[in-house]
Amino acid sequence: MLTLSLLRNSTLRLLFQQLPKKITTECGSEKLLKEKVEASGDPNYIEFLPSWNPDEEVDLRADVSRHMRVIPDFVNETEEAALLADVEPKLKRMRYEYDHWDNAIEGYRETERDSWSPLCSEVLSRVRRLFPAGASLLPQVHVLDLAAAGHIKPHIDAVRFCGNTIAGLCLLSSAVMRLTHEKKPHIQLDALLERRALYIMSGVARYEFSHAVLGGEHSFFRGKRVIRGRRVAVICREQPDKSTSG
Ligand SMILES: O=C(O)CCC(=O)C(=O)O
Repeated sequence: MLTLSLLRNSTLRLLFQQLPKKITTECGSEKLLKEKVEASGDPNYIEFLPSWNPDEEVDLRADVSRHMRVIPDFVNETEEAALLADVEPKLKRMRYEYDHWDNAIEGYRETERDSWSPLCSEVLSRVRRLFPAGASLLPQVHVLDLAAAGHIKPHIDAVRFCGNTIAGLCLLSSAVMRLTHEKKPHIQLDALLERRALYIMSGVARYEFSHAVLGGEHSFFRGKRVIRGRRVAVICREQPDKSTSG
């Protein structure tokens, strides 16, 4: 916003027009690259585990890649700090739980939020624009705070609570999310969810694969350890499909 309003200033606009063509072209190609990564995710952040032979279920591999997109550096440090400032006061009053009713999550606290500071609202609008056209989203944004020692066990999301697409901003710590095919468990992929990344998960990735956020001791990506600290996920979800939500 600030950059935009600065560019509206005529002196600066003049300066911008005088920039060498090479620099403006590079800005243009950077923008194109950013748009491409936002549309299809960055494949460098997905690792198909060796147990999934590249010749097996070739179409599924392409399909799940389209439905599990990771966009690194989706928010900058200022935006991350603003999001945390909005959610911390409530979270800090809660205790981490280690006995979720269905035992799907260990070491977490969570809340929902529908009012945000202007900067956070702007970030969340950017997230919402990446949902399929016409998608209707739940007004409440889910905030899931996972302790450094916490983890989320493999699960498939219930269609009752949420529609086809979810998008999660990853704050404070990187983590590894593992997707495992429900019927063929050797078919697995890991997604590296770096601090400040956004992931968008839909379709087969949510309904044919379970997903889990690995605990620190199991967090490796392409053979390298991923240090897991406390992680806060800010998750936007599509409204459940009325025909399946009962
Ligand atoms: O923490 C996350 O990003 C994943 C949360 C999750 O597993 C879910 O919402 O089903």
